[in-house]
Amino acid sequence: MIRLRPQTLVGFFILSVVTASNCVFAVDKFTHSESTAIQPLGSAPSEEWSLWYNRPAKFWEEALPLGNGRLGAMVYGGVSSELIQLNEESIWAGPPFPIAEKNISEETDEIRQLLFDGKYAQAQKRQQALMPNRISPRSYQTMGELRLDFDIDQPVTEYRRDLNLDTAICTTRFTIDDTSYTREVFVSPVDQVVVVHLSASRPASISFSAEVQRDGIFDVVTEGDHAIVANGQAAHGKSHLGVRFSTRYQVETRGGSTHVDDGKLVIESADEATLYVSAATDYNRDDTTSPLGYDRAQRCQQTIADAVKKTYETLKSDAVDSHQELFRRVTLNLGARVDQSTLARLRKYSSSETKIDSNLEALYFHYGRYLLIASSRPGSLPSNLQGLWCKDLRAPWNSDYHININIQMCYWPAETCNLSELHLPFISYLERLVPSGQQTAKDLYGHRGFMAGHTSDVWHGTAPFGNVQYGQWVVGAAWCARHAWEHYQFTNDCEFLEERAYPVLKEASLFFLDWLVEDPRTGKLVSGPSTSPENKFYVPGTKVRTNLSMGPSMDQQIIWDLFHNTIEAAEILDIEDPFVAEVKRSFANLAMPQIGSDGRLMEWGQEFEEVDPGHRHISHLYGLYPGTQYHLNNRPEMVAAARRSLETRLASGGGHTGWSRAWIINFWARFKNANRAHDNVALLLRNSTYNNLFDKHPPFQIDGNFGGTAGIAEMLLQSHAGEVELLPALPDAWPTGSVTGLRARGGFEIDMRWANHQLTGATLRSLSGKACKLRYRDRTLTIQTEPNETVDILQIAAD
Ligand code: FUC
Repeated sequence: MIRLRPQTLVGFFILSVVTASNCVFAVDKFTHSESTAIQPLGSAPSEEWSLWYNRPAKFWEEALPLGNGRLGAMVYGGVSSELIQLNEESIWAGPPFPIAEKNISEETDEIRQLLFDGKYAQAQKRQQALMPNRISPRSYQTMGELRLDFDIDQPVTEYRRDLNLDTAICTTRFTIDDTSYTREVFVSPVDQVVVVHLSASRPASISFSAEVQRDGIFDVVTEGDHAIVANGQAAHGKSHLGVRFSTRYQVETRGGSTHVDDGKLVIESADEATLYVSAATDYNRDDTTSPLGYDRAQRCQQTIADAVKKTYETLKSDAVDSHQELFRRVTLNLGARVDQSTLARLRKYSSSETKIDSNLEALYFHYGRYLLIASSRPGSLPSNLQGLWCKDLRAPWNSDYHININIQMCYWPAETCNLSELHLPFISYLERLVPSGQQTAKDLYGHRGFMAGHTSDVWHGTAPFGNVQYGQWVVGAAWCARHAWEHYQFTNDCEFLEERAYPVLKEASLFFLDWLVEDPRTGKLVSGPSTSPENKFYVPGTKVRTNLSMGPSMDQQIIWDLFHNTIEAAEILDIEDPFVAEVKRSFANLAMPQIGSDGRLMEWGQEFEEVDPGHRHISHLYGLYPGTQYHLNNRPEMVAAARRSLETRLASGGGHTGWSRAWIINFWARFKNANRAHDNVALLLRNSTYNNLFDKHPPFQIDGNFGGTAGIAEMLLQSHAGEVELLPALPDAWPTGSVTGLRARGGFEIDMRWANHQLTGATLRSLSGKACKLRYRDRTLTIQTEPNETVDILQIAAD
């Protein structure tokens, strides 16, 4: 075994560039440049739903993502050198995280009184003095970089790299002289390994060296002539010591030879080579204070030993089958494919206000489903701010679980896009937040139930902290609880409702039974002191900016939603007890958002002037989406007011972050304004999308990918208003198309075809056997169904 000096590898990629003026500056180690000339193949892969490019990625946001929910890889598709940046979902720098330092219920009552008395600035100051400090960073981190170096300096022809969304395989192919080379990378959900397979059309053509690097606490050793073992710990310098991890990189070849040299694996003249990467960590999600004590290196070795027993073809086909079982549940066609690279299409789309590439929009939709499958598998941690993919040690916002919209948005497409079991990592995570949230509720306010502030991470912190602007907000857990309810609504799984959803709804509700107070002016129950994420208003009659008030609309709508869903769940489960009676009483007396003198749905309980009318959060429209409180069938006046609010936001520059734009698509879909919804799909692609189609906050943040995907589904099918509506927001840009496999509440699966903007075919598969009320434009139809029955909707409508 050869022990390496870890530092020899650190900074290898920090290249110094000398410019003409002799200034020296560092090139980011995730910037890739090719030393060899490349001629593209220029034609598309046969699989329509592929991202493909005529050159290697130059920077990280051009690399292509792979993942199995736990292990992630970003593949650059380089020729003379290849960079594959890797992740494991539990590699997070560690605690401490903010906790509730003392019971502040008395102070909270005083702050409430100040707010009721209109003393907003004083209230904010008092609240700020009570907030624990932000402890940062303690980030989700990279697992390391695998770099392959090839002795290639000849010109290359017929180059293409692609990501096939249907197989979840990333392929780089090129030709040198008359030898064609193929490199395939995938992450197996079955065998828990990242696989890099290199082959060529001529024997003995595969020669390269492989090394592994990572900044921070990291130690690399070689083992025998064909493996690298690297151990590390997530941390920030020497503080925030977090998760320990082991990784193993092992190469197997056909023909040729392997040896190690200066910490690298060297492969010479092989016919074929396969690199396997495995990882194991000590993160214990069930008790984050007790790291797991097993032999991680041994686990890594065993995982690869098991994978190697399979032939490459079996390993690959097992991974592909597992992926396709999920990916093929939904199809969407919106128009013919343009035979140009993804980058060329994105540029063309972005360079014109009017040019629409509806096939690229469908590709974006499929990519969102792909990314959810890749970043969230049963048993995994939920998708974080970057899904699974993070090159940094200090990621933006720690790449954490922001629960004031971001993580929720990651799961918006899960049910509608028929990936219901991929919703469970989020719901399991929420269940693991409950004990921490109960402690916070008790320690901070002496309340029952559980609560969480605006953000959390794998350490399960729930206390509000930091600036009042984002920190004083206690409805995070309540918002998350709607996901458990939605999972039931789509699946009709009563066991899930009883054993998992209801307990979470109940715990979340209990907190608010104790938290809500009567507004002395109206006698209605209001939440507070609280904020409308993360917007400010002017203290009436002054230019003083503040955040804190009583009864901001989002709080009231989230609590309405929570109580409403809890009461419905109790009815289904036949629970009538003092708790349910208490929820019903509070629900009946809850203050509701009002329409302001200008016709807008008010963001706060009073008509304050907002500091930033184009703010990226559009929190007061929660009841419209993702909530279901207001819809065109029940409260058209509130929907009209919400629309005015949105129009003002947009006229003032709103929608400038990717996730905000994605949310706006969903609002327009619920307004059934198809073309406005589509305009925002176009803006998401034009302004908020990187070259690898990752969402751009900026920087990269994955929520917009998922929110955009959910928005496209919402344009095609809606089921929140007590009926299943077909093509509720079909834009002019999609005159002809088809979709299969979308899911609706009540337990239904819908396929549709349309031409010239008219529905030409529709099938309903009933999973639940319930009656289904359908709507298409102004026609409605109720169909009685049997479990697992498939019915032709248009035929029934014609009879
Ligand atoms: C929310 C947003 C920010 C960002 C952060 C991760 O708080 O206000 O824009 O997306 O989460």
